[in-house]
Amino acid sequence: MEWNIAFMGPVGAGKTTAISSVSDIDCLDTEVAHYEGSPDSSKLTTTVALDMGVLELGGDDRLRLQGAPGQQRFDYMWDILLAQAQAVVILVGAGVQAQQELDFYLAQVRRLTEGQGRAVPVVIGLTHADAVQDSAGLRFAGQGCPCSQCQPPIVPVDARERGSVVRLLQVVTALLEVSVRHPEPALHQWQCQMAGRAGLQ
Ligand SMILES: Nc1nc2c(ncn2[C@@H]2O[C@H](COP(=O)(O)OP(=O)(O)OP(=O)(O)O)[C@@H](O)[C@H]2O)c(=O)[nH]1
Ligand SMILES: [Mg+2]
Repeated sequence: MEWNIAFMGPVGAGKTTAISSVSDIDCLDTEVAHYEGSPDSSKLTTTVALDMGVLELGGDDRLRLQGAPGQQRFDYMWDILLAQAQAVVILVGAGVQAQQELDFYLAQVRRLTEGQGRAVPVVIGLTHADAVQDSAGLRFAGQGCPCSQCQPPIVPVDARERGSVVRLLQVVTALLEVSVRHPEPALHQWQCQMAGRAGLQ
């Protein structure tokens, strides 16, 4: 079986890097030179359509990893990728903008998936934590999520490290398993309860 996982998030969060780090095949990417201001002066390219990688799980099972462009002018791709996704990873870089960016992308995922008449499990990956000087950016008090009642799990991740991205995807597959076994309201109740027990909300 194959599951499509959409990676969303702002420019430079690490979507292309994460998919490339973990993919078992050579990734398809659609990188072009960065014409708009990049938050990272060493980041020279940006995604204009999508990234595509595959993580083999064994047997006939695999995750198809699809990265969205961070730039809002390519947001038509968000709708296309979310329509195919069984789960969503939102990557945001730790820093002073993190909360604002998270709230924006959570709202986008909720709006677009509700527009498609469904809800999907969401996991938040917090990147760049090693590079942040201002720890205020790490104080996540996330508000809102695709079901508007629960807070998706937040997983620290270094998109450059395969093992780190695998751990993030283990959380995603755990939520996918629950979503396959249970109807969506039960999934959301479970997410909500687990987040509450973990002190995330
Ligand atoms: N220090 C640090 N750098 C990271 C981390 N994760 C990713 N990076 C770097 O941050 C940059 C991320 O670039 P991309 O993967 O192209 O970002 P993207 O989210 O695909 O951006 P767009 O396609 O432009 O929306 C790369 O230079 C990575 O090497 C991290 O946890 N720490
Ligand atoms: Mg990219």
